[in-house]
Amino acid sequence: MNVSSVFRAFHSPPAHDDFAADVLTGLTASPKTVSPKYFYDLAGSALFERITRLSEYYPTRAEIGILQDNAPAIASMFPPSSALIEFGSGSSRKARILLSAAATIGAYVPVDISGDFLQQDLRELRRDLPHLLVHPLVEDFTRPFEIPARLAALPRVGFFPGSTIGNFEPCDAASFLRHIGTVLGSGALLIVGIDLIKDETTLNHAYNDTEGVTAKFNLNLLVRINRELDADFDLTAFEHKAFFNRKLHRIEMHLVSTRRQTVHVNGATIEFDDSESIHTENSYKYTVQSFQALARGSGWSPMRVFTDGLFCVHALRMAG
Ligand code: SAH
Ligand code: AVI
Repeated sequence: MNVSSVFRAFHSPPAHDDFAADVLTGLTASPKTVSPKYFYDLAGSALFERITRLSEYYPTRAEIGILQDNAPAIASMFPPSSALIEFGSGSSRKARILLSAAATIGAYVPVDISGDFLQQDLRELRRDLPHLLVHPLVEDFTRPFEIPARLAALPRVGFFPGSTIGNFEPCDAASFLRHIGTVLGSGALLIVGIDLIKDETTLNHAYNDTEGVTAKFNLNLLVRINRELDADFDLTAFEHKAFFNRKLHRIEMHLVSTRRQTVHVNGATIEFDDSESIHTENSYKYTVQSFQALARGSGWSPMRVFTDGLFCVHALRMAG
């Protein structure tokens, strides 16, 4: 993958064919799976925003606290006039902390697959920071994309908060870090947020909130498949299940069929046994050291780490 690869403009067409093909491949596999990147339609992004404000979901609060406490130290590592490129920007709430602390940022490039939500959010950002050059990209960040030509000369700082990298299998996380290294170039800085391994109760509560918002977020995947892929999932016949898998250091999220049933998706027939699950997400947790080892193996040198014991923010530098 290299930087001369395809650049798609802001309004790239929705990848409907990919969605249909990926969902059918996942639902006909054993065990059944659907990629967590498909959670994020407009409703899914709004539900994720609600999750970030739940008392049980500590990662967002913790990371915002770390960024606020250490913003000057983080900003002091940014080269002058740098372009801040955020992978999976969501509401851009965390980027705003860095944008306020680093007067040296010349441009902000939020990259997100959830196009409608990105547009909505940027209207507010542009109103609040009218002088900032903002160039959003609606992209699947795992695919090749190029930084816009008018920003090509600026030094690049990557920002990948939220522990979104935890939603990758560790080997895919390593490949993705290498891919980010190619997009950002040698000598680039990457600020990445990672959720830490901790007691199981705290972890399990974070993904099983009492208001049921995480359950809604998980089930919204079926709502989206029904709407976009002409499917007939009965939402009352699937249950949210989330638990910490101690051996693999990951939270697993599933949608479990409460009975034997048949579902139609895009003309295909999918059979479910009673209690059969669709595995919808893994959220891997790391130690400071295990993440640094992963980063080193992908060509990044750990420079600094900021932590509150629950969550950590790493500053990494690409060799060269
Ligand atoms: N950075 C924000 C949002 C994290 S939620 C925060 O820290 O709170 C994960 C975000 O990544 C969502 O906005 C989702 O739309 C986006 N995302 C997930 N997979 C993606 C992919 N493959 N390509 C681009 N964006 C993706
Ligand atoms: C975006 N991602 C890191 C969140 C997580 O914690 O894995 C998504 C999420 N899933 C359930 N709650 C939040």
